[in-house]
Amino acid sequence: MIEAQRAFLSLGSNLGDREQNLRQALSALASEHIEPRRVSSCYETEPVGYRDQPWFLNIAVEASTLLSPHELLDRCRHVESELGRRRSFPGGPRTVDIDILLYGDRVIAEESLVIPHPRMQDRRFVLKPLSEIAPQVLHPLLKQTVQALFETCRDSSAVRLYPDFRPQGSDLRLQT
Ligand code: PH2
Ligand code: MG
Ligand code: MG
Repeated sequence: MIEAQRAFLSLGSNLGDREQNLRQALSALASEHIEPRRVSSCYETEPVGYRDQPWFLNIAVEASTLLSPHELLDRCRHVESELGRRRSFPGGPRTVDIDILLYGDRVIAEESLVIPHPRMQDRRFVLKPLSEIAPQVLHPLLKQTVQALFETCRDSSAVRLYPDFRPQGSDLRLQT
């Protein structure tokens, strides 16, 4: 058994009941070996990449986990498929997408898993919520804080606060 690690996840949904999908993903992730610690505010975000699809809801989550990076990835994939995700095409619409952004200060570059998430620094829909819960956390490759990455990010896609989102166990929610 390994020591508990702090991981940051990005969750997104743009199909069906987006709020409910995020809430269900959060409670499905919470388990013996994954303890969500903080959840960012929720943001309604313009699709980045493939643009002809509905807007997303996105949140960032800090979790304490006893799982290895690969076990955590398996768990995320499992929750995605439990919630009915069918892969249409890469970057296309999804009921829920769960990405590992950071796992402690680990750097992993394998075919099946890349950590830190290779595009996190290019995406406002990731950095805005993440900067709320982890502004001072250092990106282990870029050696910059999340706050600095957010401030210098050149993505200009829209990211708007979606104020009504309340995860269950809303004590997790950041009080702002
Ligand atoms: N996820 C993608 C591609 N584009 N755009 C937004 N706004 N939010 C997402 O979560 C998102 C995206 C691939 O996973
Ligand atoms: Mg993704
Ligand atoms: Mg994904």
